[in-house]
Amino acid sequence: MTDRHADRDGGATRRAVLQAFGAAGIFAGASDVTGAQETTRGISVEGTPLILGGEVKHWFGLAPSQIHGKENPDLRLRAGRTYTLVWINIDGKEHEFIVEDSNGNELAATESASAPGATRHVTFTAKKEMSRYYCEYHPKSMRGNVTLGGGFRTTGT
Ligand SMILES: [Cu+2]
Repeated sequence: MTDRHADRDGGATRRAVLQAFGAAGIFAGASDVTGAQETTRGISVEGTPLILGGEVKHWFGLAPSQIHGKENPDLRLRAGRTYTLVWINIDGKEHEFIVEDSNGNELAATESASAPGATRHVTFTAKKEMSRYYCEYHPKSMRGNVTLGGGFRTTGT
């Protein structure tokens, strides 16, 4: 995982995301990821949503700020807390987000999407068994770790 390309790629990705969310009309507060109330408009979300960009070379972290600009970011969650993960299709290839345990059992997943700008989301309760996440279609390049512990700091409880 490197941040070296993050600044150059991040701008375009962020613009694409904001355009897509704006077009979909579901995510009016996407630019304010620290404000749970603002970010949850239109989607039933408890706490700060996790937002990734999906492209063949990696999952690209968009929110919260701790993962912004990171490739295949570590998702730090707190067991028992409910999260909504949103991802947006960046490159028009088919992707699908899946969380699994260390034995490869699927614990949460979104639907797949292949249209550029399409978004998918899944709401799940974090479990200590959660170990990794990956893309159904690009499991070698699009994968990262899920770490159960203190979780990301949010403006919620
Ligand atoms: Cu993929």
